[in-house]
Amino acid sequence: MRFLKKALCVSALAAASVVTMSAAYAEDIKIGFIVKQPEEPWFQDEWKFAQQAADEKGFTLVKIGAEDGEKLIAAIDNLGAQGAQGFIVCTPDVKLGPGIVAKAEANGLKMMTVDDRLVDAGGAAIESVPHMGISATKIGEAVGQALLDEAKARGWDLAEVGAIRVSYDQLPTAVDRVEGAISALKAGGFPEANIFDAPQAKTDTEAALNAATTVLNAHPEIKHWVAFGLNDEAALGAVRASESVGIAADSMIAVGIGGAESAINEFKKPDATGFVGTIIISPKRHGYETAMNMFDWVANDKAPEPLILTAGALAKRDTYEAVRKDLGIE
Ligand code: FCA
Repeated sequence: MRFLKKALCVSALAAASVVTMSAAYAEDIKIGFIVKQPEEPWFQDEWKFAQQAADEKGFTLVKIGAEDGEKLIAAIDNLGAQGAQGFIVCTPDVKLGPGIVAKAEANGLKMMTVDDRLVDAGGAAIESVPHMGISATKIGEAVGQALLDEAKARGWDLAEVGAIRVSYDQLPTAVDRVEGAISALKAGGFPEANIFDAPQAKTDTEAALNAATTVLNAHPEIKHWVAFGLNDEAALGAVRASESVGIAADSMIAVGIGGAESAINEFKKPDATGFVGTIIISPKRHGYETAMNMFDWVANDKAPEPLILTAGALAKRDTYEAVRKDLGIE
């Protein structure tokens, strides 16, 4: 009996210390969330939702903006020096893939990628790094379909319509998105000869504006325009370009991808612009879920799924609030 009592006592003590240990352990966990364009609303939202995961679980989230390769490498070393256990990254350049993998390993950090997937020297996706991205081709197709539907609703003759492909071809997900849009346009009878490439130097609105302006100036013969690119900023850049050369909103149809503040601000304008819609994707899944997955990996040794591709939903001026609510991203 005395032995049993003692055993019970010991196991109660052990249970108590397990509880305190796991609480202390969550506090000791530090996870980095590195993004390539911290000023872009999409990335701000990812951080916001990742922070929700950190608050819920009690770990520390270190948010770092790394606009180029040098900053990214320094950020990884910095996380290592701070005693972090892992990080999630949307890299400024996917071709840095092997170097990033080596850096993470050298610092003993677990790594997951979000949005943009790392590629190896041959351009193939590095499959050993768990990744969450969007279903780029499908989402691109939805963009193309939305453009066609709106052109049809406006009664346009597709022979008189030009398409601006705002492109950033060094990024595979960007290629998949615009090619998805083009395949839907072509399937709907859009003339291939009327699709013009507008390569942007960066993935922001200003770079897209510059790229689209060149196309618009080169084709004064075109009556109406549609535009698309990898994100809302690309589509908005094309809209700003059309405005600057004097094309009326009823002769421009652009559909973006994202649905964060860049798109919302546009929908809130009192008069409709050429930015007709966006495919809303989920910063909650990309921020909260990746952070939770990394936490589980560090705390419970549960490795994340190797590849998760998330879906999107079309939203317009009059539907975006409801669509965001449905996606849980108010
Ligand atoms: C890429 C783009 C971002 C966003 C994200 C999901 O990183 O640059 O704007 O669309 O994919």
